[in-house]
Amino acid sequence: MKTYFAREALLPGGWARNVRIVVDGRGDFAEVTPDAQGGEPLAGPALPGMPSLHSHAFQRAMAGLTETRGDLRDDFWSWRELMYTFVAKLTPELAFAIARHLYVDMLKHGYTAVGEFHYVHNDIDGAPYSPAAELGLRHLEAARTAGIAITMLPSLYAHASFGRVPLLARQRRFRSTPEILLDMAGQIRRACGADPDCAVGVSAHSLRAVDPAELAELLAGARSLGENAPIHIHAAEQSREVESCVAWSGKRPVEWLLESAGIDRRWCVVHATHMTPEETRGLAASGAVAGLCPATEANLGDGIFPLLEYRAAGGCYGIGGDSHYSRDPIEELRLLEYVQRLAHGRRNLVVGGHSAAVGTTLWLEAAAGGAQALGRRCGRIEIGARADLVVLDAPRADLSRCTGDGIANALIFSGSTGLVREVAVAGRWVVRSGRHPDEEQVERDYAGALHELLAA
Ligand code: NGQ
Ligand code: ZN
Repeated sequence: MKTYFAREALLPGGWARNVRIVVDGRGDFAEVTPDAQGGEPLAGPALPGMPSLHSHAFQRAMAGLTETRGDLRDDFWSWRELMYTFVAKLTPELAFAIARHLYVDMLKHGYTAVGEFHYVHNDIDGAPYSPAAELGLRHLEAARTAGIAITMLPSLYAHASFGRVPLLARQRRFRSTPEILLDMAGQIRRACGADPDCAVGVSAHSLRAVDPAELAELLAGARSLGENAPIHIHAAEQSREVESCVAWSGKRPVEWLLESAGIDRRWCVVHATHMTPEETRGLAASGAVAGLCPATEANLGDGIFPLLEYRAAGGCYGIGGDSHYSRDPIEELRLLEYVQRLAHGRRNLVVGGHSAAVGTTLWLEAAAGGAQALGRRCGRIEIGARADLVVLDAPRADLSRCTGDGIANALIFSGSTGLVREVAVAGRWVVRSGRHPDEEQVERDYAGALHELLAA
């Protein structure tokens, strides 16, 4: 048992003062009492750790490398060709070094859990690794050594497009079948053992990449991972995908999923950018989480998620780093609100529920949605949840005069960086005074990995 005292803490119902927080030996919150006394004082205001519900760790190493115009009309699809050349060189050692560096960086910014949407399964020539889940296992190991909680989401990728179009040569590393994928998920699950901070779900890469029978087989098999194992899918990120889906089925991707896939609370629909008002209401009502990745969606020119309509219909959402153009939840949340302001010509849009403050609302909603999407008891400072904590640097000028909602607003909108000081995952302090104990080594390994990748 460890007892802490927070002058200010963001609880599920909003900010509270003088909060005594007890963490038990398993890493759960055992007591959360406002207006109390006693305990080791935390260095500043405490917030629940933020889950990143969507990650392709290897894409971190491409950040900054695709910002020079190549095609006359660069877009998502020309970016994807660059990504394919990049992924062709990835080895298990490089994947590990990149992922570990990424996870340490994420921890330092206040992410405490990650959903790794993992679809690069095979060796460079397309042959399976032995064990088949080799690359997935490297990500699990990277998360464990970094100290971040992880939900592995091995991804079924069987076709290049709607109507069972065969995979392209440059997609051979992604190839699997429902049976192979479920077997890999089982291997990863066994490697997790009884570790409560590792979990396994499944994903279908997209409706482009799986046919209805394969999706059904995947969903049936996923039950062996647990009744509530998370299920993720990319959908409606780009309008070309929507058009191809309509040409194939007469339905739009989210519409198809709502009608034919039995979407419910276990699901995370990643992006869901292009939806009609009916789809927006339908997704909200399904109980699924919308996986929003603001920095990546902006970088790739995806479009604008109908967040106001979706929230008005009661929809849940969380945030993901995706291609990791940002490793900072504060930056992602700020962008999420700003894009809505730009689109609507108004201010202070994501509010309600527990607070009229945008900062508080964004943090609480994204933490809760992320937790649901990762199937992890986290995202809230509450008895029984995993003790994932972000502690801010109270003396910093932008925070020093703030209380309650003002803290979250300053955190997200003051424009100051480095306000996160301590981070705990399941009660273990992985970031202290803004530092991760392995950060120098991890940085050196990452630099070496980049050197090797770019020289190849
Ligand atoms: C991915 N990534 O699978 O890595 C996708 C793009 C695709 C992002 N949208 C590729 N960040 O959808 O085919
Ligand atoms: Zn993605």
